Amino acid sequence: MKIVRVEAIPFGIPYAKPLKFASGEVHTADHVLVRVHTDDGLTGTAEAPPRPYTYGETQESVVAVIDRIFAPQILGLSPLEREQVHARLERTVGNPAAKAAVDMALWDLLGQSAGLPVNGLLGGYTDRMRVSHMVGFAPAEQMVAEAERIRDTYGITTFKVKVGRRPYGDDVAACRALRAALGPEAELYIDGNRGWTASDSARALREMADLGLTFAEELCPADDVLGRRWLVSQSPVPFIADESATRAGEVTRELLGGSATAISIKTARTGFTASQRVLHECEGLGVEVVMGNQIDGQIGTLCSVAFGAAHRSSAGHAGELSNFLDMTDDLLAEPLTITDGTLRVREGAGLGIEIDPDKLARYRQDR
Ligand code: MUC
Ligand code: MG
Repeated sequence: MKIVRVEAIPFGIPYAKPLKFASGEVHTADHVLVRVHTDDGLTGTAEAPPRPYTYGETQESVVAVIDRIFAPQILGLSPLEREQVHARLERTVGNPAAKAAVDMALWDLLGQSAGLPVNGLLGGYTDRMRVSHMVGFAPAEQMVAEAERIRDTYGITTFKVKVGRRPYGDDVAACRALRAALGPEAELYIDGNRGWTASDSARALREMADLGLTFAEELCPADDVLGRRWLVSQSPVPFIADESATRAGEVTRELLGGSATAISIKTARTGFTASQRVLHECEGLGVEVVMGNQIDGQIGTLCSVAFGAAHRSSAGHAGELSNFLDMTDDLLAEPLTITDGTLRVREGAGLGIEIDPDKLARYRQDR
């Protein structure tokens, strides 16, 4: 089985409800569909969601790096030679979403070729995850209305609340309103996307001490090294590194340096191969992980749940798997459904991704 062709297809699907957070906002899913074809007629599929404000990638840069650098480097290799593939991709720094999509498409091929689900190949711990929904910036009453709608419609009871606005009091008020409306049974945690200073963050955490938050994520920049350590040392809950710990080496640096005490794993940026490295590192160090969301579409979400459900430690917390609900449409022939607050892995060989050709024709931007 040899790789004979790699496609990087840009597509754009508008959001019905844009997501706003401290480091940016998303109005259209300007993603890239990645397809890796083999000489025995199989096609592995994944999706790259570029996040310029987090990693510097754009839709154009993802297409360019795959077309011009990655595809020529891996043509002729077998999907079984993943370490070779990664050695070649790693000659280029950065470009995490592009690399991750290639990696996941190769795992999809492995699964299809073996007639086995990727979830099982990765670990097969369970076939489903509880879902955590991300609530973006809006006036407090709109954030509450959204959380209640998501709870009532999909049975989701875990919410990651975007904070990091200034003045921070708006965010504290929104978290307080969410706790009051959702009651003690809801699980709430916060993500600042580096919007606050360390002192803002410490004050906000003290003011929210009675809200029973389970985690705090990236409240201030990790580059404010001493301020961040000072904050993490006094955080009453595990402090999640997301965009500051995107690779195994960065995870080591942030954890051992005292800048984080938990890790967000996003298959959109570390695929399956490097996500497993990060996950095993966290298990070895005794640090909790949460499956994060790079504002993935349904293809990316299917990848994320396949990985998250495959391992005991990543299946332990609700995974962020619901951003696709805010999109007006998607590319999957059979859309994902969240029921009783749970998303299931798709059955069948590989990742179970089947693209609707009419939808792809409608949303692709290269023709
Ligand atoms: C998150 O957890 O930060 C926002 C930007 C991004 O890359 O991911 C999202 C969610
Ligand atoms: Mg985050």
